[in-house]
Parts: sequence; structure tokens; C-alpha cells
Amino acid sequence: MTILIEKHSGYRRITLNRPERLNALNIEMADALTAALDAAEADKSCRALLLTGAGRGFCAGQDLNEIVDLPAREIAALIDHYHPLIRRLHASPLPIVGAVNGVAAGAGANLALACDIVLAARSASFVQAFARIGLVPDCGGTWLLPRLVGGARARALALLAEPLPADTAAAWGLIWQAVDDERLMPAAEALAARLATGPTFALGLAKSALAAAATNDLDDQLDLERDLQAKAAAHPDHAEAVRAFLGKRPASFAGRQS
Ligand code: T3D
Repeated sequence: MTILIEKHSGYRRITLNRPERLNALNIEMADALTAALDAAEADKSCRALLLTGAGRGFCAGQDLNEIVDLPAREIAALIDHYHPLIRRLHASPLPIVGAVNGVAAGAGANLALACDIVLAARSASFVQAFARIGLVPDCGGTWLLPRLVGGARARALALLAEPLPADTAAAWGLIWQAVDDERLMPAAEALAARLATGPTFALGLAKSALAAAATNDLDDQLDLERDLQAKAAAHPDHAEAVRAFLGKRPASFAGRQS
């Protein structure tokens, strides 16, 4: 099994599971991840996802054993399995927590960065390893990096392919937080559990608004916010939260039930 799926209350934990190769990516794993997303989104009781890796690495990117003798056109065709997954992660209506437990390299780094909130163990690092093997950053790296850390840092990360320690990744805004290694999974699970009791519908709309902001101008974005706000306001979670606030009690969000 290239991935493991555990159902928790309100969320699913997906673990990349090829630890002997630092969870290096292959077609089977990418397709399994896409299927896991399909299944999670179809299950209305699932309101958040947590993505992590088994063993000491998060994901070492493309499994190099599997491309060593491939013709160039077949190497390029791998993208047809990886990029749909990246699109799905960015577009998912579910909040996705990435728990980067060790090195995240190449496509593995950009897989981690496709999660909505990324926590990393302090011992973890992010490597845009592509240049080391004469490839171009893919899986959204060239799109995401300049937006997250600016052009100067994005260029150095892509061209030098040096490991970026988790603390620096957090300081640069590439990820949300670096935490002590032993705190990673408790912190990531607490975050996923918290998101799983949140206003899931509104969280999904917020994700889509932030994604659209990458290409919209301010006028378009304000129009989009107006339209999405109308949808959020019509959802029972909004009325419940306002009543809860006024009643000085915690809100109980229905999430995806309507
Ligand atoms: O068209 C397309 O879409 C192509 C797709 C390209 C997308 C990409 O991801 S390109 C980038 C591919 N990834 C890499 O180039 C990274 C290769 N790995 C490394 O540079 C290092 O392993 C790491 C920096 C990630 C970690 O180093 P370290 O010293 O902590 O671990 P290690 O000893 O190198 O690796 C441990 C084992 O995992 C080792 O196996 P062994 O010797 O114990 O049997 C190593 O061979 C294996 N491993 C690590 N990365 C990969 C891998 N096996 C296959 N593919 C890997 N990518």
C-alpha cells in the first residue's frame, strides 16, 4: 500500500507509505492519493485532511529508480498523474493540513506546499531538488514559490536546489510553522481536529477565494467575495455562530450537511 488512510473523528489522516525510499512518489502513489481525495470529499462526515509521511522522510519526490531507463517522453508523461493531484489539493473544499515529518524534496516539497496549512518538524527540510537531476521544478513549484517567498528567494531555491531548514521555511512564509519534532503529530492532529469542527462550507469558500486572488484584480476579487459571502451567509453555520456568540456559548457547526 503506497498510502495509508486512517479515519479519525471528522478528518482523515493520509500517510505516504514507502518509508524505505523516503516515500518517493510514483504513479501508483499519486493515483492512490487522488482516489483518497475523491473518497474523502464524497464522505460528508469527513471535514478535514491530514497528510504526512511514514518513517524519517515526508516525500523524496519522484522515485528515481522508476525513471532511470525511461525515454524522455515517458518521464514527461508522469506529470499527467502528478499535476491532477496538485490541482485537486489546491481546489479541494476540505481544509488540508500538511505535517512534514522529514525531508520534502522535488515533487514531494511541492506536494507538501499544496496543503493549506503546513507544519514541519524542526529537523525537516524543503529541497527543490529538480536542478540536481537536470529537471524543472514541477507540481506547482514555479507558481507557488515566487508567490510565497518572492522572486529572489524562489530563484535561489530553484536554481541552487539547496535544502531549506523548516525554521527558515517558516520565517520566510513558505510554511505556517516549524515545531519541535515530538510536537509535530500532536500539533497537526489537533489542527486537523479543530478544522474538522469548523464551518467547513465557509472554509472551502475561503480557500477558493484565496486561490482566485492569484489571478483576479481587486474589482474582480471584491465581486467574488460578495458572491461567496452570500453563499456563506445562507448556510446554517453562519446563523448558528452568530447565535452562539450572542448566547456566550461555543458554536456547533454542521459543516457539510447542507
Ligand atoms: O516528469 C516528471 O514529472 C518527473 C518528475 C519529477 C519530479 C521530481 O520530484 S524530480 C526530484 C526527484 N527527487 C530527488 O532528486 C531527490 C533524491 N533524493 C535525495 O536527494 C536525498 O535522498 C534526500 C535529500 C531527499 C535525502 O537525503 P538523505 O541523505 O537523508 O537520504 P538518502 O540516504 O539519500 O535516502 C534514503 C533512501 O531513500 C536511499 O535508499 P537506500 O540507499 O537506503 O536503499 C535512497 O536511495 C532512497 N531515496 C531517496 N530519494 C529517492 C530514493 N529512492 C528513489 N527515488 C528517490 N527520489
